[in-house]
Amino acid sequence: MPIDATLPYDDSNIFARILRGELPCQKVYEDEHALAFHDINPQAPLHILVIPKAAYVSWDDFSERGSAEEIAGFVRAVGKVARDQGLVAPGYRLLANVGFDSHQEVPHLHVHIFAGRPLGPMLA
Ligand code: DGP
Repeated sequence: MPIDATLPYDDSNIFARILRGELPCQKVYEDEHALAFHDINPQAPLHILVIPKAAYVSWDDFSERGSAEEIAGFVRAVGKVARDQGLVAPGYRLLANVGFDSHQEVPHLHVHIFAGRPLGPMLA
């Protein structure tokens, strides 16, 4: 079910539980600001999720409340994951869903990295 991104952060969400170590993930990268892991339901040959360690519902929440250090750290982590996976030359796609119409399902900000095949033109 898509979520309402205007609601307050709910720390029972699945990514909060992964961050607390209560649920497993296939970790790709971790630093003080971000955790990256494989999506459980991949939509491309490589489908990684990058999430901030701090509690933000969505890109909207993060861009409004996140500190400059958190935002810079998170953006750098997304870029590093893609570089470390060798994705810059072949190319990759980033996506962050926000709220109901985008079909955001997990109410903790996540950036999708899709790669591993030609992804075609962007579909709205
Ligand atoms: P979105 O629709 O943008 O909220 O995408 C949520 C993504 O999260 C979706 O591609 C599937 C993935 N996902 C949901 N639950 C889990 C989980 O428990 N583990 C992992 N690794 N991914 C999950």
